Amino acid sequence: QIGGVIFDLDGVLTDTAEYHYRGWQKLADEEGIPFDRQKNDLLRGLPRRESLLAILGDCTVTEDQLQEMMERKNRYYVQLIEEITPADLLPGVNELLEELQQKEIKIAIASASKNAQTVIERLGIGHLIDVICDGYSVQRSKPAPDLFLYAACQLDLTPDQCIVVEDAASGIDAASLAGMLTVGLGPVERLGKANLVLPNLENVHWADLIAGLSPKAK
Ligand code: G16
Ligand code: MG
Repeated sequence: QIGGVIFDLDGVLTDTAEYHYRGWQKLADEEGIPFDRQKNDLLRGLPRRESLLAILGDCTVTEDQLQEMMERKNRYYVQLIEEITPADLLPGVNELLEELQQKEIKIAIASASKNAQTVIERLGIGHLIDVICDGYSVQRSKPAPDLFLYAACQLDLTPDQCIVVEDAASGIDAASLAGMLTVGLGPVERLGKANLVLPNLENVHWADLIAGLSPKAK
């Protein structure tokens, strides 16, 4: 019996993936490091430090330089997310969250981001969320299962009672390792490992998730 849905934030409830991209692009341009949207797609769901290390590739930098660059990118990002309003919720999100609440299905956010609280406040969905797990909640980030296991624990559910909705391959890996059912949002090439792949949450209802995940979910 499914009792909760755990949502990733960036790329699932809102398109902050675009703001992360712009932040990294600005930093990469300033540092003269080649970077583009295609490379950015490989960073989806990765925490800040891992993202920067991937962008730097073979360039060696000191720990101080690394810290400075992470802070700089975060300043750009924090500035961009100041503009977020409820209009930035992706299509279908508000409707699905309200339906889940009505049906007494618990709702958690499990985001790698340290800015998740701010983004949720600006989106105006705080009242619909039971638990927020973010970049401060656990040590090991996705693809480790830790954040999702932590979220299930906070919801007072076992992993097999949870559905995870993710836009990143690393997030699907993490949720599978946690023993949860997975819904991937985006192209099959990226999310082929998910139990159910959908383009986005537009017109997606609770019954669609359950039907799409059956016979695994009841
Ligand atoms: C998100 C994004 C990543 C970002 C990470 C860390 O995770 O998808 O691109 O690098 O958070 O964000 P911050 O620098 O704000 O701590 P998720 O799990 O919500 O997709
Ligand atoms: Mg994401």
